[in-house]
Amino acid sequence: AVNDSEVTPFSVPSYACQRRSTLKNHNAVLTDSLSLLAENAELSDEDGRGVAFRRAAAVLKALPSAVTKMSQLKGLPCLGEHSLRVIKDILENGASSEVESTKESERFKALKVLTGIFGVGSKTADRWIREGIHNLQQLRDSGQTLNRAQQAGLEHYDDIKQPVSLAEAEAIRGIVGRAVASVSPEAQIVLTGGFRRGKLTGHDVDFLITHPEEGSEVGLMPKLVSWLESQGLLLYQKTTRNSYLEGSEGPGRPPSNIDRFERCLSIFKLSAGQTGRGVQSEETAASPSAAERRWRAVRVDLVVSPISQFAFALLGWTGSKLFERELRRWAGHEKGMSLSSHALYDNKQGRYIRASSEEEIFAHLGLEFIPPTERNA
Ligand code: TTP
Ligand code: MN
Ligand code: MN
Ligand code: MN
Repeated sequence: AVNDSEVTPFSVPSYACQRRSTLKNHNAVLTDSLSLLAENAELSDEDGRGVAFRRAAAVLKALPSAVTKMSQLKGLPCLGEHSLRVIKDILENGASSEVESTKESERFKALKVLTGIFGVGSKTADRWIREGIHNLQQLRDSGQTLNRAQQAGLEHYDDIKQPVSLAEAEAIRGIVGRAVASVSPEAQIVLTGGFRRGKLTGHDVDFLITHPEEGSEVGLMPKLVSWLESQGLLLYQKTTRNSYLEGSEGPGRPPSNIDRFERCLSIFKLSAGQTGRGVQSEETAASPSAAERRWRAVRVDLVVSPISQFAFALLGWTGSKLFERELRRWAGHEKGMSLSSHALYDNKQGRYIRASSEEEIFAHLGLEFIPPTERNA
């Protein structure tokens, strides 16, 4: 047996954007538990606690082997007292009592179900729970007024909670590609989000669209959406126009974290024939089987960026969410810069720093380039 003094402690840099985080995870039991506590904190509007658990999980994801002893964690960053207690519980008892009781709590289960409806956030879910609504049937029976997004979300709940496969993402890539080509032949489209990071499934499919000639991207989104609608491909869509040059942001002002691109949050109607391997929705009492319907609903996000901001938009929409958060924290705390999905701003020099590739942005931030497949923090 190896005694404690022979256990080599792991070493990990403190910002997730300094690390290579692949999809390989040697500590899934620990990181699933910490992620569940993060999710519970986020759903309870405790974002600070949520981030702390996310950072702790990300450190464990980056380790080259499974943690077996608490002594191996000595000196690791981002592991707070609370996370360490959870880890210790799991290593010593096989499970964390806090994680198990959270998982079983009626409140957590209700928050998960209700926020699983597209268009429903934690505040709305919390209000409904206080009114005694804990599940979809109670929501349907309650007579609550639902907005258009929530109505679509409830209607397509079973499809949307079903993970999107890579084959389905590629099928949608083909459809959106044809749509873009027909409304703006020179425009370019890139798959972003989790699929760009090499994930084999996702909760949605994310696309970034740009045009090589600055300004020619203006008006592209409405044309694209009209084309898709005319083909009967959209079950729901809501387009938000570009507001980057309005309000507090725009040239001469440091960028905020919120991005203001023209975007379209949508639900696609994907036909079975379009993926070549049939729809993957499960048969339920509430909705007809996939075989009867021959299509499924898939969440799709479309974003249009001017070419001058494309590298920032690509970096910002590739994720993971924690990786993005850590990049901005690094920029602000270590470099005196503000990074957004639009720009990089040097606070001391009071000027924007141009970049036309992700590699240039990492270089300006003094970071080693991390490719998309290693941004799975
Ligand atoms: P998501 O699609 O939410 O996440 P994901 O693609 O990493 O994971 P999943 O497979 O579950 O879909 O977001 C993708 C990226 O887009 C994420 O890095 C953050 C960015 N993003 C914004 O910049 N602004 C937004 O309003 C949202 C929702 C996402
Ligand atoms: Mn690993
Ligand atoms: Mn996504
Ligand atoms: Mn998305």
